[in-house]
Amino acid sequence: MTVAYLGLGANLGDARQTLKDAVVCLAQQHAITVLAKSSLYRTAPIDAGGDDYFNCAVKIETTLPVRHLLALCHKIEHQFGRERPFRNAPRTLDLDILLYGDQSIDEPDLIVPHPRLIERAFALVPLIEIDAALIIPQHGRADGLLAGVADQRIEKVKSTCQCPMLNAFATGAGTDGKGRCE
Ligand code: A4P
Ligand code: MG
Repeated sequence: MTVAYLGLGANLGDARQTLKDAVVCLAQQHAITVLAKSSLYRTAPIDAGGDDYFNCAVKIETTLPVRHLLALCHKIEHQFGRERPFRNAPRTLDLDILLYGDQSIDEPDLIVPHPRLIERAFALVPLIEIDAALIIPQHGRADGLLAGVADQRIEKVKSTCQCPMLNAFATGAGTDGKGRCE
């Protein structure tokens, strides 16, 4: 079992609903248990155009080797209608592996910790909401990096979801992380 953190982002279609549905989809995977979910955040596009993004992060426990986890992320992105017309194009769903255990991986198609994690408020802030004392391999405490991204607009979205199963992911209470959100 490995504890990993995934970053979710979207700025096409009903982005807020997509992120909620994507978390449920992750939780329904046999090889994944969702341990915690951050709030949703509305964020200014960074190095990208288009509408504001919605972002969040999840902490998971998984039996999947990291490459299988990446393949699963791509499969779920595809299921949610992801297209890649150009780099940093607006997207229905982006699923990035931010951290995978304490591993550092540097291969052509997989870099962990995610290479731009430390310079982006939309990744750091949700992670720190989940784990205030989170350590990023090679960089130290995540909260020590916040000052460097303080100029990036990010605001927490007030939750309107009444679904106890989905909200319970935030605390792990009352769910085994496998429930369906109707
Ligand atoms: N890849 C390498 N390492 C990883 C990893 N740790 N996790 C490779 C996931 N994928 C990884 O990704 C391109 C390639 O990166 C994949 O083939 C994979 O093998 P992609 O999902 O096709 O494209 P992408 O998401 O546009 O690329 P990338 O590099 O993840 O982009 P970024 O840096 O995540 O930027 N602004 C706001 N406010 N919110 C956002 O969510 N997102 C981006 C995308 C730009 N600006 C944004 C946001
Ligand atoms: Mg991506």
